[in-house]
Amino acid sequence: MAKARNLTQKIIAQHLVSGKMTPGSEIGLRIDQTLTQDATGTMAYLQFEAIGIPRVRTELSVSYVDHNTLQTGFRNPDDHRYLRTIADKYGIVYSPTGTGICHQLHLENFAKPGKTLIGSDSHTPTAGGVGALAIGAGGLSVALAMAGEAYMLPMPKVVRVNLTGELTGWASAKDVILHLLGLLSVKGGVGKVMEFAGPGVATLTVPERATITNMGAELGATTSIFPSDGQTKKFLARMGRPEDFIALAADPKATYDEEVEIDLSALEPLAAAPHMPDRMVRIKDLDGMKVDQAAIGSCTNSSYTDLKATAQILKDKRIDPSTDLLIAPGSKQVLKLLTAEGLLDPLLDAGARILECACGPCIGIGGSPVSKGVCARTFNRNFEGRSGTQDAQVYLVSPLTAVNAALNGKFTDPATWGAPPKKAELPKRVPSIRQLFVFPPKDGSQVEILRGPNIVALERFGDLPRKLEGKIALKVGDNITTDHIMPAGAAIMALRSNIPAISEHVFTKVDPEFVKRIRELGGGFILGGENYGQGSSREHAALAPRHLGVRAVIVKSLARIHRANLVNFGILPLLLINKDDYETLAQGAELTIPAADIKPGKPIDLLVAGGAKVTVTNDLTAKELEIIQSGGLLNTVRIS
Ligand code: MIC
Ligand code: SF4
Repeated sequence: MAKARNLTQKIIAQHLVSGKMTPGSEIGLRIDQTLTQDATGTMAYLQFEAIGIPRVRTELSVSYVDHNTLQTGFRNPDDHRYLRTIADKYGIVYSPTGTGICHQLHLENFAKPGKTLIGSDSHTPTAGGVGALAIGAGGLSVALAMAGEAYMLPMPKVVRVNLTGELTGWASAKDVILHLLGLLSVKGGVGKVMEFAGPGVATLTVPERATITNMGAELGATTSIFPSDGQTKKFLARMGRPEDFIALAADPKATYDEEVEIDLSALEPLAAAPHMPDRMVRIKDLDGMKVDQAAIGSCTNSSYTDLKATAQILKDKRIDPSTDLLIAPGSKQVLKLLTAEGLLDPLLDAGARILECACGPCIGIGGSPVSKGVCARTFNRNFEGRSGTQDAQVYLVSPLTAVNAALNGKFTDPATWGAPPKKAELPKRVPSIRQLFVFPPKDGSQVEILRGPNIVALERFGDLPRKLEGKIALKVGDNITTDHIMPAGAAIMALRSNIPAISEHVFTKVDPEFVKRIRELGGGFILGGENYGQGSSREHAALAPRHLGVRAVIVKSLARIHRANLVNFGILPLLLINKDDYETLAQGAELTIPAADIKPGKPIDLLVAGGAKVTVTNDLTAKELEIIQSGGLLNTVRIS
């Protein structure tokens, strides 16, 4: 009899092209679908072009434009035009600027149970809400998947998150994932898939599940997934694609590597306090704290059901005049539904600002709060400065909490909020926005790719020298995010297609002298703590340091996507064995790394000027080491 498998193992087994399904060992997965967004997409497609094949080899690839929609100046629109022409040429579906946020749109229109999806955005696991195995990755990994190559990753451990009970009162799906983040921390999911199971699953609708799988990214998890069941069937039918439904669940006797219990009935409204998504506090403990801005939107909480609940609470009310309320619907479908049901009026009449269906304030593209402003945002990240205001205090909350904060101008005890609105459900007939997508012609060979002057050709990186000599150019602490390494915001993100220009901003929020220093040093190393590189999938956080001459990062531990990006661009990820060495090593210390002697998984000594030694190891496979030695993955795969 076949071995009982959990849902994750089942989908992996169906897509396995290489490796053994033993946690930690490298596996290769066949990828059915890919997605990109504009801020990471231009680089992914430049890389796809360099690989040199005439058409994508996936079942479906979609290119969304949702991040840099501000379009001040020529850079963003030029990027978007490039993406549109690339899509036509290579057989990719194009989602024009303003149609919606990639993850919300993908869930509504394309995600399918049992399929594998990789996306050049860390919140790609949103599609796990319908039972897809959806993983965030760097742009180059996505480019390779579009070229039909397997996606390589360490076989994850599978955690059964057993849900019991049912959400009550003002508790919502956001509070489920905030609770889990409080339990496990921002590195608690590294190397793991969060698989939801148990009797509580059936009580959650697909939009609620998608809120949870989306923010599983903040656990550092490889992905999160729900079974495909009656709720999934209903959702897909309402989205006009009942044929995409298949029932999927773990085998009854399946085993898991770990288990976590969550009693949904015991949850209450929570917030992640500044500046980390795992700093869990109860809303009732924030009672009385002034809130300057509430914002509802982002790929975590911008669904129709979220905004309907918001509208119901705001009906015939006015937000506190000292508080701003920003609302960004996740897609034009959401906006059309709100319009059709007269739900925009309560939002407008209450004083809310309706923003474009895009990422917007979530990534510091507009909507920055006042100095030291306290914000109640329904987003998934509250890293310092990400809002565009360096000293803002961002609390991550549910839409229900955000709207109550906007009404009261402060956080208040949920016990004073009255009766919660009835749980919102999608209507039976949902208007389709499918006509907005641009489907590619059968033959794109004659399509001309249009590039603007800000789209700079890829750099060819040299091999790894046999010996690396240099200084620690920067020492940083634990949980350094890719927002620290390569800041976001409208001005810097406009440079995403121009590595030399964007490199001027590496680590500027952490140490404004960094770029000048590393230039003077002619390259060097970064010393970091635990979970280095958490957060965004932006490969610019590896590419731009590489451009500046960073050849190794020496850290206590690494976040998954950033680790892969370092390998992809030829930067050595070295792991400190003795964590005390982190304390002893200072910024400016001179190191010699015997690069040619590094072997997969083997400890090696680095020489510190003055005679000391520091032992490091690595978790690289032989193939990954080879990639780094060749100067990066593109050098090993490009045809042109
Ligand atoms: C984010 O939420 O940080 C982003 C912006 O969506 C990133 C991608 C990027 O940096 O372009 C992500 O989550 O991967
Ligand atoms: Fe966009 Fe924010 Fe989601 Fe990133 S987290 S994809 S910036 S909405």
